[in-house]
Amino acid sequence: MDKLKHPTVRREYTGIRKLPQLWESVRKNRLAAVALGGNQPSPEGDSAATLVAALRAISQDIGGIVSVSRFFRTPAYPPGSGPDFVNAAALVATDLDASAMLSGLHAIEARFARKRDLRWGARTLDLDLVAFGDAVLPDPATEEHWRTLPPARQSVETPDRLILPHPRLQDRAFVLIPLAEIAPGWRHPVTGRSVAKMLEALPEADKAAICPI
Ligand code: PH2
Ligand code: MG
Ligand code: MG
Repeated sequence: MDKLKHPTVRREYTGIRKLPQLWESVRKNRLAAVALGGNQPSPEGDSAATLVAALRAISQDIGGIVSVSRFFRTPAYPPGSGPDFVNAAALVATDLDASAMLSGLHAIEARFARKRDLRWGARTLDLDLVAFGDAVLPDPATEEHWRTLPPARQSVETPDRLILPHPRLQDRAFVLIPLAEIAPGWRHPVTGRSVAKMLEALPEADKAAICPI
């Protein structure tokens, strides 16, 4: 396990060799935040090994990894729905547009034997596009509809297209804690709230349950 620990991951995936292209993507506002998670072994091994392999695949197929959070052990949401997850977040500089990037992430999930059957069920690898620069997709009214959807409807209604920023971003400690390590100052383009502020607003118990591995 030692070699999977954070400092190695960070060194290995900073994309140093790709710096010129990387800066071009940053300049074009093509800097995306990806939330990574898994709670079932994949052909790569345990969830931490799967996430490391997924980061390598992202850097090959999608764009340079600008930074990666530590890996965290997090209780499954909703509570009692399965084994703990390993979660992390990465900033990726890409030349793709948001929908091509999402397809690329889905293709990587498929390679790691992800089964898309249960909405909130156990999974080997989940790669969520959380933010794409300051993009609000597909339009501000639709983004607001999904972001403010009452909790009782969140478990039964699923958007059939890409909504950005991710509509549940502000609710999930398992996304915000890793993201706060690499992009604390990123602001939600509609609410104006920073990652650090969104995290502050979450219940202490949600945050206390999340530990670096
Ligand atoms: N992802 C889910 C459902 N539940 N729970 C945790 N702790 N971490 C996740 O990444 C996660 C979850 C659906 O994508
Ligand atoms: Mg998810
Ligand atoms: Mg997903």
